[in-house]
Amino acid sequence: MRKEARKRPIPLLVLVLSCAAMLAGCANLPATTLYTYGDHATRVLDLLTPVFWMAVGVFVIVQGALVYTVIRFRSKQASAPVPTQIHGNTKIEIIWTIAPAFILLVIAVMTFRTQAANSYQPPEAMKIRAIAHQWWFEFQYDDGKIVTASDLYIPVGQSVQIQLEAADVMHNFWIPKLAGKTYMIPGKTNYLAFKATESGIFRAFCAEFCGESHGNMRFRVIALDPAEFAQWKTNYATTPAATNGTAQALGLTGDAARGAAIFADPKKQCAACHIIEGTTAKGKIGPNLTHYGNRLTIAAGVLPYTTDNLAQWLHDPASIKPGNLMGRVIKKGMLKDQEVADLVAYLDGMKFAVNMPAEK
Ligand code: HEC
Ligand SMILES: [Cu+2]
Repeated sequence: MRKEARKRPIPLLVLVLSCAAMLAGCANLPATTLYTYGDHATRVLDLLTPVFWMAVGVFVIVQGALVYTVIRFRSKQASAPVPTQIHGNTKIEIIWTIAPAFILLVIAVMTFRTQAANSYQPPEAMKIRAIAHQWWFEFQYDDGKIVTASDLYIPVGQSVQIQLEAADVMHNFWIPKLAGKTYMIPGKTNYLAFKATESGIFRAFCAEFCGESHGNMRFRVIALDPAEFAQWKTNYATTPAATNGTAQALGLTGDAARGAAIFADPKKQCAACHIIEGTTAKGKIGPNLTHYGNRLTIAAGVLPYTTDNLAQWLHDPASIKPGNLMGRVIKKGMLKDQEVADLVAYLDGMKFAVNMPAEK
């Protein structure tokens, strides 16, 4: 037996690799819940940590007893007689019924306390509306005066209350380092309140299977110092693109001016699905593209925001994000290279400076 085991290094390799993978899970990766920068996620972590150590304690006691028994009472000769058979031990059975019941009661009390704290909605919280679409998130501030997608700007050190809705199917709102998962359900509004304790850019995800591109439905949370956040809001509302995104109002020439015309052209259909403030583009099917040049990613986190990637998206959206609604209408080759370049110049030109914090 023993010799054979030595000939097979694979179980050992699997053990080493799984331990390495487990330890890697403890690193401060972009989507970990073990390093938190928000009160909601921290309360969940403060529940997870003691429950984990209780589970480790149970594991060590049970496995320790098992291993001890196996070694201590193993038969020493091949022909050993069958040992005395016993059945039941009332004292031990009472102990191992009451002890787990007690542990579960402790966990239940801790869980209810965390739930109560995390579902509390501070009345002073800043209200933001989040609407999930297949497959991107829309964010509205100030009763819809500011509408963005995929980048959620919030102030640091101040509670925000997200009003969660869904436009089509069930989705789920999850910012691992800031706030735990909450369902977004068509026809039912949920509320999630949390506070970022540090500035930073945080990864966020849809956490409920919602169709073909569910895995491509992400967003970023940008937590800014309160003064910078206020500045962002002011700039958003007053920078020309937000009030009038037409070529004339923006003083555009060349590529960008042609891009504005293509975007507004009913034959190209962009304006039927997208809004750009102050223009004839009033479509509500796709993301609002006002100040599009400020985005951190393209199409809900599928590609990092660069002008090259934007061009790639416009050439053939379906090949980049399977199933997405734009790709069903804008097919590969429908826009000529020059038209794509013009649209990129127009969309990328609508932006204002933001002092971006580091990714956490
Ligand atoms: C049938 C409706 C429809 C049409 C027509 C359409 N789009 Fe879209 N567009 C969408 C949807 C929906 C998305 C979001 C896709 C996703 O992320 O799942 C999108 C995404 C985008 C994005 C990326 C948005 C983001 O948040 O990163 C850009 C840029 C864009 N469209 C530009 C255009 C341009 C330019 C045209 C015209 C050539 C156009 N769209 C035509 C529906 C449409
Ligand atoms: Cu989703």
